[in-house]
Amino acid sequence: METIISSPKESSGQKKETGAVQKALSHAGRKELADILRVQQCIIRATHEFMFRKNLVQVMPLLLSPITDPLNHGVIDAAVAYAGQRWSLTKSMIFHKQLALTNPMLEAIYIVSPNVRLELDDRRETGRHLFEFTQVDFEFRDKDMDFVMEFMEELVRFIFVRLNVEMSEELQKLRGSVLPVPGKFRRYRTETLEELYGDQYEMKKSKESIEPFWLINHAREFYDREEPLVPGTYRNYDIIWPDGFGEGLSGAEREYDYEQILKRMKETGTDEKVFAHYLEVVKAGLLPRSAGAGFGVERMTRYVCGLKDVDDATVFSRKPWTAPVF
Ligand code: ASN
Repeated sequence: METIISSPKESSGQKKETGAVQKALSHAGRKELADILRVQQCIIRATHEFMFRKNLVQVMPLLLSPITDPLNHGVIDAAVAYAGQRWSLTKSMIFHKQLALTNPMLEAIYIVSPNVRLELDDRRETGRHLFEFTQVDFEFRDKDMDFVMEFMEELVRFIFVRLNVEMSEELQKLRGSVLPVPGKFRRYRTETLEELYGDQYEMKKSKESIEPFWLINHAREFYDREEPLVPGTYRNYDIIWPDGFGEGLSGAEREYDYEQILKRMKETGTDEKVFAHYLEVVKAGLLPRSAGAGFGVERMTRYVCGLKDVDDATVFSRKPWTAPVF
């Protein structure tokens, strides 16, 4: 994938079409925005409280690192040159979550982090993508997918109950009602839904559902654990918001075995050289067994408020493949 490394000369961007400032100000000036942001703030407050109660330690985010999530799906890799090194802008905190857990005194952590994903033109009008967003990412040492999935269901209920109590007026205005609080989420496998609905299975199932559900088994990045008993299937899971809002969280049990990681890197076309230092940790047997997940804050806000586009949850538009002035 194309890489952009910044240099002052390249940063043009000063001449914009007329009306660009007005456009930015009217996005930031929408009358419903304050209510949306209050709801989003409540999501974050409830999340911090839940994490604290469950004993997860908060780690601060990083925006620059020699390694970041490869996300083999066609985003432009943004990087800067500094101190003789190439620093990628964070696409997710996945590797830093795993590496933080090498500290034996840390068992469970979470990070609220900005993720930069320079999506291409094809994701401009999905209503679900931003080229920069905030993720609540968490990871547990020695836990499995069932544990993480139950944890997340409890977190969703905790947040929704809190929203219904503290934000009922805002929710009434934005979505016309308080939130339905989901019970246990149903679990579906990708291959089952694909057979039933064809290749648009995720969105079709989301549209006909009235409660969030789990979608299990996605072929994707090397760090998601392959099912040892059924190679070619994966111990990973996404939450799909209902009513057509689509994916809202992704997570997995993690690979930790050196040979297996090398195999998965080859299969996913990941450059081993970039991950030399990470692989050194893995080879030494120091990468802990873990499982975790992360949810997009603006996507949760979108679902909760019933917004047409995830960009409606931003003050400063970050719609893919656009160049806002602020
Ligand atoms: N948060 C995801 C996970 O924990 C990684 C990602 O955002 N790509 O698996």
